[in-house]
Amino acid sequence: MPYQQAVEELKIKFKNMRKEYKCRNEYSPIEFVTGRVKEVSSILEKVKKFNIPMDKIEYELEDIAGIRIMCQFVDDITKVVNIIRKRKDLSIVYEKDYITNAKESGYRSYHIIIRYPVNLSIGCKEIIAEIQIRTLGMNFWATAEHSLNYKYKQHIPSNIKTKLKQAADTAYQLDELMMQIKDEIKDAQRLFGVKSNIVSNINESLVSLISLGKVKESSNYQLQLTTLIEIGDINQLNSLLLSIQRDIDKYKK
Ligand code: 0O2
Ligand code: 0O2
Repeated sequence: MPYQQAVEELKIKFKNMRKEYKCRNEYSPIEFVTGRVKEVSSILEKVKKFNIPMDKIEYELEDIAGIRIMCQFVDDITKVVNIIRKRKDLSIVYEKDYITNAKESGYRSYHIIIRYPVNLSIGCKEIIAEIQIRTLGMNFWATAEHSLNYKYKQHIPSNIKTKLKQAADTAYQLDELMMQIKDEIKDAQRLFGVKSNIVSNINESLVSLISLGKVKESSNYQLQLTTLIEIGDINQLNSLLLSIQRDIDKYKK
C-alpha cells in the first residue's frame, strides 16, 4: 500500500509540474512521467540475486517504488535533477549518474534514490523510492534492452548484443544531434502552444456569439477559422479573435 501510494502521489506531482510549465506557456523539461510498483516476482528475483535478508527488503531494495521521468533533451535531465534536489517533500539518499558513466551494457539514465513519507491511516511511513530520469532516446533503448534481457535471461546472443551496443551508440549520437537543434524545436513547440491557445479562445468566443443568438455570424467566423488553421499564421488568428471579441462586445451592448 505505501509503495502504491508513493508512486501515485509522485506521478501526480511530476505530471502537474509539466502542466504548470504548459500553463505558463513555457518549455517543460519533463516530457512524460510513468511509474510502477515492482512486481513481487521481480522483487524475489532481486532478493535472491543480491542475497538480501527478507527483513531488510524495505531498506536494501531501493526500487520497489519506481518513477521514470522522460525528457526531450539531455540538458533537461540536469534541470529535472535540480528541481528534485530542491523539493521539500522528499529527501535524497544518493544519486547514480549513468549518463556520465554509462553502464557496460550501454545503459544511460540518471537515478536518484529518495526517502519519501507516505501518510497512511496508521501513521506516517517513510519509504525508499527510485526516480530514473532519461531522454526519450535513452528510454527507447532501455525498454528494448530490458525486454531482450527478460527473454534471454541475461544471456542475449552475441549477434544481438553487438547490435544493441551499436543501437546504444546511435541513441547517444541522436541525443547529441538533437541538442544541436533544440532551440529550433523548442521554438516550434512554443509556437504550436501559442497557436492552440488562440484557437481555443476563438472557439470559446464563437460559443459566446451563438449564445447571443448570432449563429450566422458564428458560422462565417468558423469558416475563416478553418482556413486559418491550415495556413497557420498566428497574427491572422489573433486578428480573427479580436474581430469576434469586438462583435461580442457590440452585440452585448
Ligand atoms: P496523456 O493523456 O496520455 O497525456 P496513469 O495511471 O494513466 O496516469 P500510467 O498508468 O503510469 O499513468 O500510464 P503509463 O502507460 O505508464 O503512461 C503514463 C503517461 O505517459 C501517459 O500519459 C502516457 O500517454 C505517457 N506516455 C507513455 N509512453 C509515452 C511515449 O512514448 N511518449 C509520450 N509523449 N508519452 C508517453 P497520461 O499522463 O495518462 O496522459
Ligand atoms: P525493473 O523494474 O524491471 O526496471 P541492478 O542493475 O538492478 O542489478 P542496482 O544497483 O539495484 O542494480 O540498481 P541500478 O543499477 O540503479 O538499476 C536499477 C534499475 O535501473 C533497473 O531495475 C532498471 O530499471 C534500470 N537499469 C539498470 N541497468 C540497466 C540496464 O543495463 N538495462 C536496462 N534496460 N535497464 C537498466 P530492474 O531491476 O531491471 O527492474
